[in-house]
Amino acid sequence: MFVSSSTCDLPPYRRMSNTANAKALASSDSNFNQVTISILGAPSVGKTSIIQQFVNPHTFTDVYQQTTMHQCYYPAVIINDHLYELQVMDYPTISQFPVDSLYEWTHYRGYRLRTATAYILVYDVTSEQSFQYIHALRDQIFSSRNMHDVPVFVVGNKHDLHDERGMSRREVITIIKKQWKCSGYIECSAKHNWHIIMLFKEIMRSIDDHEHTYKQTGTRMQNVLGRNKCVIL
Ligand SMILES: Nc1nc2c(ncn2[C@@H]2O[C@H](COP(=O)(O)OP(=O)(O)OP(=O)(O)O)[C@@H](O)[C@H]2O)c(=O)[nH]1
Ligand SMILES: [Mg+2]
Repeated sequence: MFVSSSTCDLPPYRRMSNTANAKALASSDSNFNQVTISILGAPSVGKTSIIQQFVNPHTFTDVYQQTTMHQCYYPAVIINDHLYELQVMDYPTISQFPVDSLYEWTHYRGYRLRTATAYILVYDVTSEQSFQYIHALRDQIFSSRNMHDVPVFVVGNKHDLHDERGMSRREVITIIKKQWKCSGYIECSAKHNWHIIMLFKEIMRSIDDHEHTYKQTGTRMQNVLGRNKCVIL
């Protein structure tokens, strides 16, 4: 996976893995995909720190600075030789997920909450309350928009403080697996930059799978229609 980052523009690409190369970039450049990843969670769980560690590693600070305005970061990523321009959205805490487009327009203009390609729901492993927050949010998201093919990852941040954890990892996984229909669960530590890349790799893999399964199916369908034949897809 390659990544480059900016809060306003697309800067030069930076290498993140050895799977991609300049050739891949050049060949996929004309056909890149834009995806929006919304990162949500209770106050102070580490949303901004996670994004910062992804787009601008080793900038972690223990000083807490509350996010007061939504902000978009624009890393560019290559996964499986496909180029993606990401819009990674960081927000101040939202009181509820917008139930419809009108609510989003009036309360959260520019947040792209209802149209996000994927969601990362972050909680702090030492705070059960922060887990309850994403639980409520998850329910609101699933009841407010079509979630077909929309990956949702749950992230337990501050793993470095796991001695102080509230719910056990097993308890959390059971709830997420049995009740939540989420794509994955990852524990990370923004402080130690641990599992941050893995988190974005997993979510991009999931997005890439959806994008290309859909596109391949669409192409197969066009071929079928074009040739006026019927095949079982
Ligand atoms: N120990 C530890 N502290 C962390 C970690 N991630 C973030 N923090 C600290 O937690 C506090 C909040 O981090 P932020 O990234 O600002 O959290 P946030 O979710 O963006 O907060 P809001 O913008 O207010 O919603 C800061 O003091 C960070 O230094 C982590 O992995 N481990
Ligand atoms: Mg923040």
